[in-house]
Amino acid sequence: MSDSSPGGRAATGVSRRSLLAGTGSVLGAAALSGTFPTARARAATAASPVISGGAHVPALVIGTGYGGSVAALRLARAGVHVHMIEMGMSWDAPGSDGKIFANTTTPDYRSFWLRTKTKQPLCSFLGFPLDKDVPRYTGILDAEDFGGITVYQGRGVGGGSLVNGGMAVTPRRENFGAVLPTVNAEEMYSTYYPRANAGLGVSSVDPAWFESADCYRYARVGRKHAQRSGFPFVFVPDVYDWDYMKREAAGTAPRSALAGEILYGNNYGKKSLQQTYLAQLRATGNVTISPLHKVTSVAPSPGGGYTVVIDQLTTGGATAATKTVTADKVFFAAGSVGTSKLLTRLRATGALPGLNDEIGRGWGDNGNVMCGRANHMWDPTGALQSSIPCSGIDNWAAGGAFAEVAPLPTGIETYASFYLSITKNPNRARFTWNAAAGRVDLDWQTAWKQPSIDMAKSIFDRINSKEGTIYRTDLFGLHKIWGDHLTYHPLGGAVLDKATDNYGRLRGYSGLYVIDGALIPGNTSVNPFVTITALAERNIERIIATDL
Ligand code: FAE
Repeated sequence: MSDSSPGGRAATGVSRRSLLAGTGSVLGAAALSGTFPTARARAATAASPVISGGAHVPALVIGTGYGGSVAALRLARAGVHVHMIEMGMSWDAPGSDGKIFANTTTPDYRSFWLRTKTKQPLCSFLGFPLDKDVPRYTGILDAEDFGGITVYQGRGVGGGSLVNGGMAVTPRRENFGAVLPTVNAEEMYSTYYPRANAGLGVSSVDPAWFESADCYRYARVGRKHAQRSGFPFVFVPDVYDWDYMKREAAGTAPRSALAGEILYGNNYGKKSLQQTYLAQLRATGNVTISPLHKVTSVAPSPGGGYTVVIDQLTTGGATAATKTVTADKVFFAAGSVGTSKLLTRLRATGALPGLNDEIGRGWGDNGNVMCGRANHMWDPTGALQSSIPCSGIDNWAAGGAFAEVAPLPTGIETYASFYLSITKNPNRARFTWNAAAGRVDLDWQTAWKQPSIDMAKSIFDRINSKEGTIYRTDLFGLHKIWGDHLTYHPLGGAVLDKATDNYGRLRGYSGLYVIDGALIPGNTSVNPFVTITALAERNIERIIATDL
């Protein structure tokens, strides 16, 4: 459908005036933010006990996301004392506005990991750039740039669970063989997926409420368009507390999903790991968590076990202290990128030379690509949009794409439908050590997203043709349809049964384990955290039974 489509013109023309006004107020409000946290908040964070230099610990877990939290909980319940090391903040104390997390429309010092300017996934609106200056701070969302891709990741106690949409999707069983070919599917679907879903507190929107809720008008429009073009529309479970969202809608509880909170944390309603696995592992009394601590080295210790070097960070990102500890067992749970970077560097620089050549390989972006569509005036998507997606379009079998019907919570009517597609992109990248620059590189090429675009088009070209609508070209820069420069779902880099054995034990070293998204070879066919959690549940059960 071309730009001269009557529907496309009408939608864009009518919405432009109101959008300009609305965008201005959003940007204006954003410009006022950016102050630093209160002394009380800083003191509360600083008061928690952290790991001491010289300590000897039975089990050290690097990272506090899904894999790390599962490992720590199960080890702690088995009676092992666990130390979790987390480079991000604890996110348990209010900031200067009395809230722990910043709003998506008003990013401030809390929003980005050590950046002086935001790098928002949607960087423009109607040609207006949305990014703004912020104080450099150890904020919650890292937009980590590699040559051909920006990888978004959560930073803090809870990892990606702090910033993600909470979409908790179990892959279709017929797709599982391609996701984790060496894992017994029967065991996963009978034991570990149910265990993960229970541990994460996964549930689905009340279908009757969905039909009438103002905040899901955008999803109902998404359903109508999908079905009119013959695509299967599916409800997608989430970890949000749906009863809480009903109270938000009724005006009886402070708003979080309905206030557009998501990318920089949810103040209420979302069950991040802080409310689930981390709450349970804290309750064991057997786990110590050290926020603002970053592991920089792991090497065999002369006396047995491993020497682990840890930098304690300031909120400005400087190293306040360097601590050296020893650990009998070390679990790499720093996320696909964090674990892969550490292992690639440690292998290349001689700290862990016995790791095999699979380290750093098999990395994929879960085929992520974003796009928006401009709807007709008679298809408004709603000024009030829940930031928690609850539905998707499943064209995986026919076209290689599963598209999440995503919100665009601007607070104004945009007449836009927005989608994050997960696609069967076959490209895989590799992390390598760049000795000259002293950093780890990733060889992903931007052009490698083309298969993802083609697969997403298998859905949206047909919908646009049926509806007489067009793609938005203003969300990812001027005249750009596809958000093909990023991923939210990094996977791989230390792939199961290649870099490790079939339970995550690193080949070449006894007592070193990978237990996060680095194990999964690049794609899960749906949003990944339920699979990361279920795989971690499977692996840690075996490790506890045989290695401890
Ligand atoms: P992760 O959760 O990333 O945890 C790793 C932790 O290790 C982090 O807290 C790091 O700060 C920390 N770390 C890294 N390096 C070090 C170091 N050297 N020393 C100490 N700590 C370190 O790993 N997935 C879904 O299934 N559904 C969704 O709706 C969804 N939405 C998303 C939206 C956004 C904006 C983003 C960024 C991601 C989203 N994801 C979603 C992806 C999901 O959050 C991600 O797959 C998992 O968080 C990965 O879990 P891991 O345990 O591998």
